[in-house]
Amino acid sequence: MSSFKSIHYFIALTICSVAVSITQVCAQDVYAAYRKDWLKKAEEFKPVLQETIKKPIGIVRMEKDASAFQGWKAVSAGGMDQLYNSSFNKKNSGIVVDFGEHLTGYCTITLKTRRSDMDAPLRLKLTFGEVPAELMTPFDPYPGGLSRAWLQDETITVTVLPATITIPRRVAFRYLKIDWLGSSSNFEFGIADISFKASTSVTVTPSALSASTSPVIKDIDRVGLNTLKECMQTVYEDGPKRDRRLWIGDTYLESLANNYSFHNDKLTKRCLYMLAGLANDDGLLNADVFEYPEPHAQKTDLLDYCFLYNVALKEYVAATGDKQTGLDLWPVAKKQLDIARKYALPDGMMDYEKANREWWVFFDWKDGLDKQAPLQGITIFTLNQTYELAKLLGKESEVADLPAFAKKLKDAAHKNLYDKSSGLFVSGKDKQISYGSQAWMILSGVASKPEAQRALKALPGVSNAVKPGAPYMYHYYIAALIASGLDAEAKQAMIDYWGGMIKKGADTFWEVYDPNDDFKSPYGFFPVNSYCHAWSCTPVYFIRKYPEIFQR
Ligand code: RAM
Repeated sequence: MSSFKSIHYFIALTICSVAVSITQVCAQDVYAAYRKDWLKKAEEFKPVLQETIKKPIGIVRMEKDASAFQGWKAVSAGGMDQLYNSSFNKKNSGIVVDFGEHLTGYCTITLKTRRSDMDAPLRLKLTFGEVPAELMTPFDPYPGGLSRAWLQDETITVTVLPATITIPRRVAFRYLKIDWLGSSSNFEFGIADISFKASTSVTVTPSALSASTSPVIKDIDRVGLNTLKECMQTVYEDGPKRDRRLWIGDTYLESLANNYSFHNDKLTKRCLYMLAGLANDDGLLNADVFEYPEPHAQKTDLLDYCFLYNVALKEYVAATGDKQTGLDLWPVAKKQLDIARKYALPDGMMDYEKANREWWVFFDWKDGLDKQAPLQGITIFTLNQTYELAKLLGKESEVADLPAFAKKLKDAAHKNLYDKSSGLFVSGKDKQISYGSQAWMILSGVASKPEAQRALKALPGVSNAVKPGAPYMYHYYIAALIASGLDAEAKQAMIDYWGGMIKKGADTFWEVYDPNDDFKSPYGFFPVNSYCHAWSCTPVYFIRKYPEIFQR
């Protein structure tokens, strides 16, 4: 080989091997060095569940009532003796037992022979419901979009009495309906006892609110605490009935409320490490993860939740001073910024169309919501919050471009999305006006304080303004009212919305709530909605963080 040729050969080989290693780098797991340690830490901080044995408080009769939530209400109909002292058969099939509060855990039922000999198996159906209508609406034929098996009806067949049976499935409920499905007419049996092992990882009783707090705010706080307590299991679950898993958006709001109530910092830490440990190889996060059989991610690319991880981490470090966790997880926060960099156009607007094609851009369960302005807002908010996190960790130099980057997006938003004549922010081609757009334009600081006040005051008068579909979006609306200094309006909005759920009988707050549509469901069937839902607990955060607004 001539020396000329051999140089060529060498160059070609080098290019080739560089190319190979670039491909390898690209395909490599960016967190390879940390992942194991993160998951180990998540495991270390797994809380021990607090278990309490609960008993039903009585029998209720479900009555149809057009003015009740979803058309059904529970009316007290006697003590448990009524059930325990009689035979169970076709005649009392469908009896409903009330535990008096929302519980999460395992149900045990004891059955005994009351007359003669059991000469055939008996079969019962137990249906656990969070709200009355859930028990009174036939589940089949099932019209819902999610698995039918989320609905909590369990059939048991018993061949020998006496028997004490624990339903293997964990349930979340307040009411239990017992249906008789079959038994021999040659004998009689009865229900001798029902008990429930309730679990939560909450160990603390939060401080009482100030004596001057109005009864309605006290009620909202109490129901919010119950909601949060039920969702705090070995992770921050989104809902103990459904989906029973760790979602970033829910975790963010739960951890905010936790900071002002149950102070279970280790649970927050566990969840942050677990989400990091289960991120994709490119470093971007999955929106939700499962704990069992071992922690693993559900592959879900939900853009807004990747951003909110950074905010949750910042809030955690700010609340606890735990810099070590912040430093461990800083690479994850830094990495999520890639999303902002990828979709920011030269003019400072986020490429919403492209982002929306490539990601699930969520923000709310609300059909027709235009998400251009919310996306622009949450991006700026995330850049600002991540910079705050960097400051807490002494890492500003690694993200020195953030303030200028955020300003560019902010100026572009003001230029393109603010309608000076109406004083409102618009979103998308049709210039949609929504609560979500105003909220995110305010939380991002795009709106000045006077502009924010003007927009929020004008909003209720805009007849076609798109309203929040779920308490999740309502959180950001309340946060925007507070950020704008509209304290009285924030308090009133909370009373109207969360207080509205209480008026309709809520003992835990719901996943979706539309004051004008009790049957609203993102899943095509309202019984599969979650009626104890994490993202609905945030009044706890507002009430306790801002006593001057809510406790006076
Ligand atoms: C619901 C989940 C969860 C939420 C996602 C986006 O289905 O229950 O609360 O984070 O949607």
